[in-house]
Amino acid sequence: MSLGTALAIDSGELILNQQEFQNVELKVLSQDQIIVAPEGGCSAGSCGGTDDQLSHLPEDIRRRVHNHPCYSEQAHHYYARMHVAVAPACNIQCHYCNRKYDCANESRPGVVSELLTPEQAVKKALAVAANIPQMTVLGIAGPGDPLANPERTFATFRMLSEQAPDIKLCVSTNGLMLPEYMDELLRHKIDHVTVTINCVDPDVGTGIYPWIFWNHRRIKGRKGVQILIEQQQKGLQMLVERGILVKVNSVMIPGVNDKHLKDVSRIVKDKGAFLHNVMPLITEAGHGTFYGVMGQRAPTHAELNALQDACAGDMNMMRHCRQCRADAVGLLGEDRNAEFTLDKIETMEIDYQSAMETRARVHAAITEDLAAKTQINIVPPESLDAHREYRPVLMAVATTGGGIINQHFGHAKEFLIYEAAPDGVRFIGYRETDLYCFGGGDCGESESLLAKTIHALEGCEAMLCSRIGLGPWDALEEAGIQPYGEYAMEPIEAAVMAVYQEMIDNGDFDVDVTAGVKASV
Ligand code: CLF
Ligand code: SF4
Repeated sequence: MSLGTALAIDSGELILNQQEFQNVELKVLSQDQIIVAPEGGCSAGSCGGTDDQLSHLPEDIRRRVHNHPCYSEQAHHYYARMHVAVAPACNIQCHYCNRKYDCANESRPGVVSELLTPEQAVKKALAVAANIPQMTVLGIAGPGDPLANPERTFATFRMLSEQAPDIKLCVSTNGLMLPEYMDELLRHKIDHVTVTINCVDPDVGTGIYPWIFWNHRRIKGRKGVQILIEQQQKGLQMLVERGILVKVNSVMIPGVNDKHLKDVSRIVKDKGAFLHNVMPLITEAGHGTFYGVMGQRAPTHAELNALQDACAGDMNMMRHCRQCRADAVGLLGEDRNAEFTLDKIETMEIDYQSAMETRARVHAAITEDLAAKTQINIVPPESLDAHREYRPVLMAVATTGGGIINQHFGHAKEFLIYEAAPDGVRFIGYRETDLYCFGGGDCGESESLLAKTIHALEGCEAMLCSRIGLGPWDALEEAGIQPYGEYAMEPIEAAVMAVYQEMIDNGDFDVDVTAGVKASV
């Protein structure tokens, strides 16, 4: 079967040629397909990225994460998630949260989600699963804490696992009630749990949590934080003992817990957490949070990357989190929730049996596409000269998914950031263009979108997209970012490495190490 004709991903839509899928069976990626690079080069899907870091894991675990867009960096190019906002209440207070907004532990402050009953949530999930067949995971992540709303959360999971057994279930919690609801989580076959752990030291925690609600009482200060930490650690241990995959989220708060998070990473790894997701604090005075009002700053891109790198020595790091909303729908980085409002899903006729068959075919096609991509060699730079320095280079990529460069520069709301170096290509993170300021800098209201985009791409030396106009081209060049449109529809990592090779060929790294001077420009 020609994958090129069977699977086309454009603007986040997956378009299928039904005939091409006849006789195609759903397969799970084999160990080799996921991780093994072809001899003499890196595989496109795994070169230095998160999936490569997962290569030491047993096959059954990799099978559980291969289509989870948050637990596998590779999967997030292909598979979508959805959140249902069924959990309004919370049992703690975080200084980065304003209850008017979604839970900032697992979603960004923004517009308040449309609160759903469990029945409405299930109806919505079926509608999304039928219309976005690459949606594999349903998570409950707010707008409050799922385990502070146990009836609503578990009623949703129960109905969903009965009616849509092909959807993975996922939950994200502050951890306070984790030990209490362990049996319920197991009963509903929740395979992926995220716990937000911002500290393991109560003295650090008092700068983050003013109070918790515990045994019908509000407990303030250190005592409350101590209980929260104990419950989180106990819950983490219980989850691991029961074979549930645990991701730990931590919000990086400069001057509060940034120095402490490396210890957190080491400790949660020792306890068996699967993945650590260090997210930047999102803070704006307009959100009305304690930090926003107090002028607490967010980390810069460089600070976040440095901390993620520092923690990476201790454990698998997630770097592709989009801090999505509690009602997010679609691939990470896109939000198709507006297509599935309550009034719209009321009008949809869903035949879920038939939808499941389509979903299986779509997943099989993605599997084949991924397998094909693992056959693509990323050619490492040729003719490296021992007397020259080849520094790593950051490159921005515009993509709508599918692991290829397929987005127009002007349509990109975010860019994936890759680092190219002589030993390969690795995914670093993502940058948004216009949604919010990432701390520091001068991205004020008056800044044009183009200026904001260029600002967001600070530190990048190349930008790869499917198309770009002349004006933005010139502006990027002027800012020291070389645009590339010629790699349209090419696999990302291979294209990034090809640009790196071009830079070498152009003499961009012509520093004579032995002479210690720049040989040419
Ligand atoms: Fe949702 Fe979270 Fe499950 Fe993913 S999100 S409950 S693990 S399905 Fe993912 Fe969104 Fe980041 Fe969360 S990108 S905020 S890590
Ligand atoms: Fe807000 Fe979530 Fe913290 Fe609760 S756990 S206070 S909803 S950020």
